Amino acid sequence: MSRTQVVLLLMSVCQLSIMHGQDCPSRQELQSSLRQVHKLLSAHETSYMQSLRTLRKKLNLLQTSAARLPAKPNNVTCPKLEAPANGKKMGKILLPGHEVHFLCDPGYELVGSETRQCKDSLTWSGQQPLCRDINECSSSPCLNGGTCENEVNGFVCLCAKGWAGATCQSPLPTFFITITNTSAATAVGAAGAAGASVPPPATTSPLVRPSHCTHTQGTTHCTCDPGYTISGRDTSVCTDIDECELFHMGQAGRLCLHTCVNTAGGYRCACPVGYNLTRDGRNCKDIDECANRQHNCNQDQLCINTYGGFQCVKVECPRMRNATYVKTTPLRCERNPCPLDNRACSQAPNSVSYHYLAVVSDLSAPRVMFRVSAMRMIGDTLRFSLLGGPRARRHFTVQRSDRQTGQLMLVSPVSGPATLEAEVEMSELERRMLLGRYITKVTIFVSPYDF
Ligand SMILES: [Ca+2]
Ligand SMILES: [Ca+2]
Repeated sequence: MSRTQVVLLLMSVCQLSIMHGQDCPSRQELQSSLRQVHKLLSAHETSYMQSLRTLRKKLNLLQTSAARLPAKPNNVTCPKLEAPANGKKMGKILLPGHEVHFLCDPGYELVGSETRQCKDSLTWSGQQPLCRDINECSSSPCLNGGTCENEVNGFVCLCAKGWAGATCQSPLPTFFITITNTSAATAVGAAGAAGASVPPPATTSPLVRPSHCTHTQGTTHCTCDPGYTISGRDTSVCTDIDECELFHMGQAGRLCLHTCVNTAGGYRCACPVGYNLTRDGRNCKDIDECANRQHNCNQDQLCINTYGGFQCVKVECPRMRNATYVKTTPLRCERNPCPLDNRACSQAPNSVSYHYLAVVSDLSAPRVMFRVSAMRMIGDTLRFSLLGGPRARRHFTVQRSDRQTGQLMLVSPVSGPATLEAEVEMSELERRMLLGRYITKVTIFVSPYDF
């Protein structure tokens, strides 16, 4: 309050006294009052100046500490995470509350955390995952003394003598083993070495060779190079054994898993496009184009390895009129929260998951293809059902395997190439009230061959 204001106030007090029929204060009284007001004002002024000085000090302190702060604050993100070897990392935002997901390449299993979240403390939840090669040999798949060699996404059986087939399940005829033990390469070498001492062959065909004859005590004994035999009466000529023709028999004893090619003095097996011949020379092994980066899928697509090929798939979240979805992992979409009292939205599936399987043609059936389990249960009942009408029912059925698990069964063998689709719904209820619906869409790629 300024001095002018105080004087005006005193004058107003005098006017007010006159209005109420009282006398104005005497000059002495007025001067005494004015002195008191002066004192009061001086006290206020001192205190005011004191406050101002304190405020200025505080301001200066703040300015000094502000000058000491770094130009731009750092460390507001979690540290960068690396993708595991033989796997991928999905998610790039390193801010608190965001998640990063990890996936392993086919043939590898994830050990550690599938999902890690950036915490407010700017550290990651969980542990850095590893992609461990699945050891397919651990179940001892090679029969009859075969040796199993673990490979990425598969295994190879090196069969003991006398056995053949992917798991060494097929016996070979014993007399056959004795003639095929010498490979075509060594047979050709032997012929070259013998060429100088034997008469020239009657024909230039590599399928015909002269025999090796010895004369003792009036009898002639003729033998052939491995893979050749004397046919007809002319013992001087050996012809190639067509092993493919000779052993053209059923599954149990077949020489080659796919195609047999007869060669001079031997034979070789061949595989269709998309397969490599295995080290035993008889079986065909799928090429994993996804792992070998031999695919042409674009960045929006996932590469799914199949027997004899690969598929590029694009996972798109469902589009519905009443509900919207967001992709929470590369293979899963979750419903966004529904507005209150929007019944149509709350009855839409809570999540839709996508799974891709590759199988060979003519798998024996019935057979479990896929299991769906509830991770945690809130309600009192889980129901599993197959969606998709009669077309899906032709190949599949859904059964419960335990209280919290349903399984998709293949009911009849399917000849490839074919692509089958099935949708399994798991619904959770509490006293018959629907709590949630979870859909799993399974796509099965069936190879053109039974391998
Ligand atoms: Ca041959
Ligand atoms: Ca493949």
